[in-house]
Amino acid sequence: MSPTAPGADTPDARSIVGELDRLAQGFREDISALSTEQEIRLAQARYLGKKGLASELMKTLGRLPPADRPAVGEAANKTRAAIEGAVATRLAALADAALVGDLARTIDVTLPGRGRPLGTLHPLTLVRREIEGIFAALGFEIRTGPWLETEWNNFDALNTPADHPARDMQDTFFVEGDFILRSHTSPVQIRTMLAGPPPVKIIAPGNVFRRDDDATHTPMFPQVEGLSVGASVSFRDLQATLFYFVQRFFGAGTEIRLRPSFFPFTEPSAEVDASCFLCQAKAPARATCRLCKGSGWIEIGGAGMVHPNVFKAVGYDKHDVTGFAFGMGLSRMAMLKYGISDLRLFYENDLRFLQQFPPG
Ligand code: 2NL
Repeated sequence: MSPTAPGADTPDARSIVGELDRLAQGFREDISALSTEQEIRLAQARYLGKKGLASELMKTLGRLPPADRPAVGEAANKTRAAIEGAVATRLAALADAALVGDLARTIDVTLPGRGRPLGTLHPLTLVRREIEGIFAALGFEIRTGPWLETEWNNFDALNTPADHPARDMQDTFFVEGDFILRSHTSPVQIRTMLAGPPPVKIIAPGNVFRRDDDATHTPMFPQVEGLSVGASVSFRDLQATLFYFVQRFFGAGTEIRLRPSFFPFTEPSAEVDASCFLCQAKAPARATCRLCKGSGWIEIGGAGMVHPNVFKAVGYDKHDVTGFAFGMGLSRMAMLKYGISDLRLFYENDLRFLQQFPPG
C-alpha cells in the first residue's frame, strides 16, 4: 500500500487539524472550572505533555503525505500556543482575584498588638535585691556560698560548741558524709575571713535550713547576714549601719532600738527592733496598730560584736581587729514590707499572689 493511498488507518490532514482545534477548545473548558495553579498545571501536562493528547495526535504526522505536513505542523503550534496562552490568562486571573481578596480585608492598624504576659519577681527576690542595694551603698560586698557545709564552718568556727542545743539532730539537717545543710549564712563570712586578711565588709544573702515546719517556720528560709571587720569597727558603727538600713528600707523617720540578747558568736549581742512604720509608733494610732500590737516596735533581726573566739578560729588577731555582725530573715522583711500575713504564700507559687508584685 502506498503511503498516500486512502484507507481506514490512514490519517488525513484536515481531520487532524480539526482534532487539534477541538483540543484547544476542550482545554479552555477544562480549566475554567479549576481554581489552583497545581490543578491547571496538571491539566496542561495532560494536553501538552510527552504522553499528552496533542503528542498522541502528532504521532500520526509521519504517515501524512509530505505536502500536508506543514499545515498540520502549523495547526499543532497554534494549539500549543492557545493552550499556553489559556494557562497564562487563567493564572493571572487567579492572582488578581487573590490580590483583590487581600486588599478587601480591612486591617485596623491602630489596634494594639497582642500582649505578652510579663513575669513578676518573687517578693523574696525583690526584698533581697533591695537589701543588697542598701548595704552596697555603704560599701558592703555581696558574697554567697554553698548550702552543704562542714560542721566546723557552720558551728565550731562560730564559737558554738559540740554540746550546744543548736547543733542537735533535732535542729540541723545532717547529710551523708561529713556535711550538714547550713543553718545560717555565717559560714560564708567564715570562708571569707579564712580566705584573706581584714578588712572584710560583706553581706551574705542565701537560703538556710532548719528542722522546723509549722505555721510560722519552713524547713528552708532565706536570710541575709552582714559582717564588718577592721582595725576599729565599733558598736556605734553597728548602730549607724542598722539605722541607715531601716531609714531606707522602712522610710525616713524610722528609729532603731537594740535590746540585750545572746548569740554564741557575738559579745555583746542584741535583738534589733525598728520603730513601727505603720503607726509611726505614735498615739493614738499605736494603741490599735495591727503590726506592732501597740508596742511601737517591730523586731527585724539580731546583731552584735564578733566574739574573740570567732577571730581566733579564722586566724585573725583579736588585738588587731574588731567587728560587728547582724542577721535578718528575708521572709519577715517581705511580710512587713508588703503586708503579707501568711508565710505559706511564699512557697505555693499561686499566680494570683505572685502577679501582685512588680516585674524587675
Ligand atoms: C538573727 C541573728 C545574727 C550574726 C548573725 C555572725 C556571723 C559571724 C560572726 C558573728 Cl561570721 N556573727 N552573724 C551575728 C548576730 C546575729 O543573726 O536573728 N538572724 C536571723
